[in-house]
Amino acid sequence: MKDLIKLIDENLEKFLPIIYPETIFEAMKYSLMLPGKRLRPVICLETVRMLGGNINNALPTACAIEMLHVQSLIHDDLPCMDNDDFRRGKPSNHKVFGEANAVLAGDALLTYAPQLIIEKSTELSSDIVLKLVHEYVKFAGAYSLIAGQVVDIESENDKLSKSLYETLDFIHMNKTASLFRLAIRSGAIIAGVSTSVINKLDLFAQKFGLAFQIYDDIMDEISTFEELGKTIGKDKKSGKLTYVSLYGLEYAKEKLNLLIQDCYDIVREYDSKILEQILDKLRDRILGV
Ligand code: GRG
Repeated sequence: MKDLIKLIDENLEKFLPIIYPETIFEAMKYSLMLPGKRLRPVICLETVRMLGGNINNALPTACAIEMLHVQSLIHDDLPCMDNDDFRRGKPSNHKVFGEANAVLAGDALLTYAPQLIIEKSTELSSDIVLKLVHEYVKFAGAYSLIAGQVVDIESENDKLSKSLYETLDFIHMNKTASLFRLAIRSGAIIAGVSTSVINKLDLFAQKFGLAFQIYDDIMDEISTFEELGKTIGKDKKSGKLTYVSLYGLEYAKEKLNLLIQDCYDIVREYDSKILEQILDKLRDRILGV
């Protein structure tokens, strides 16, 4: 896992040279290079490896997915969205570079990422590259990640057209599971596996995404700033719709456990110590098994 994170960090550094006008590249790089867990690119590379592909061919896509994730974090922290002053243990992008540059840094990461996939995936066929860019724009866009954020914001204003339960599932599936689906599906496409394998792993990604957001909701309640690197207890304070606020802490833990067990069942069909380690970490931190 550490080796993969190092490889991702080196490539993120390499893929984003700072040129004139330095401000935008510095703002992009600031949030990108802060110590994140790199879960999405790690999962992408590990999917390629466990399915017999070459991870070097997946580095541009894995880095692009991290760029999209960081874009969503930068924009999520803006005062007009979730309004958070800290991310990854440091002041949020807009606190350092100002709001206009933070908006632009997010826009720049969002658009540079597919450029990177197209320009640097030199060992992949144009058919595969087209599929990867399609997956990228599909999961980043209005029918996925953006939809999740819109409903998340609406839920804070009690502007709901579905039940609270359906609304929460919609938010989690789109705001969080989308990027894990993108990571796993892209890895499977690069490895060149069949549609049925892609669909099975996609199911893993959906369950993992939901589990990860429940984990994130629980951590907001039980963790510390030092551990999370962002303001904690905010969800409760702002009366936000979360798994914990809707179902309570105990049921949220139970649901997390069930989802993680489902994830183990799928992963055990493959040979992936890394995916199992990620599941172990979530389970052990919350459930103390
Ligand atoms: C695509 C234009 C466009 C906009 C995106 C702002 C937005 C719309 C979406 C926000 C989505 C968001 C912030 C979801 C939260 C997901 C989540 C649990 C993030 C934390 O992920 P970690 O813990 O973070 O993996 P690190 O820092 O470790 O990478």
